[in-house]
Amino acid sequence: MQDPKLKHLGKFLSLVLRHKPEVIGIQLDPRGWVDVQTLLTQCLAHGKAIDEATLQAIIATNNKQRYILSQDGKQIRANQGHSVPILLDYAPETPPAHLYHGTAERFLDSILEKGLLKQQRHHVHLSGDRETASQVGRRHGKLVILEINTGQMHRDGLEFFHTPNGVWLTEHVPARYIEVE
Ligand code: HQG
Repeated sequence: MQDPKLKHLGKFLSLVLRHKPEVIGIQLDPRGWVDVQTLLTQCLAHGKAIDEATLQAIIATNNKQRYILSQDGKQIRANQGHSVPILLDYAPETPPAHLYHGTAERFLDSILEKGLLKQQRHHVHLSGDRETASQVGRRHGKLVILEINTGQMHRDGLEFFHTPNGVWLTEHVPARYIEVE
């Protein structure tokens, strides 16, 4: 169970590293990295005191490993989930035969018509197992799990990326690859 204070600060980091860096006056580089010292200084200047040990604890205990440090430890970025335009430099990977997407029942008609769209994010997010997909889908309402024929998508030339925290990303899932469970 994550410490509530760390959870709260983790959400704040998500806001600035994925969506609104400007709220603390920072800029992400083209690949989403920001200097750790700049981040901590600017957090403090905007009323969120985070020291280095706390930052390490947030990174280590975050339930979805949302953040990652550069190899030299001087920079940090979010693994995925951005709404600001950045280039995630993950290499394309071969997905398993099937991946899963949890969503709300009310989206189903539209999804079966238009396929899965990335909406505000950079990619459509897919999960390796039904349990994770359920957690993602329940956030939106009455749960529906979709099984995606990712093996066929890949054979048809569509690209997949796998983030260090285990999320599969793709540009769009056309409706013909989607099966409702
Ligand atoms: C739906 C969390 C209507 C889609 C999670 C989803 C995940 C459509 C919603 C990550 C549609 C977008 C991403 C269509 C897709 N018509 N609705 N054609 N195509 N949708 O939150 O996948 O906490 O942007 O099914 O763990 O729910 O941020 O995407 O319900 O990994 O780290 O549009 O967010 O991670 O919702 O979640 P989201 P998501 P973090």
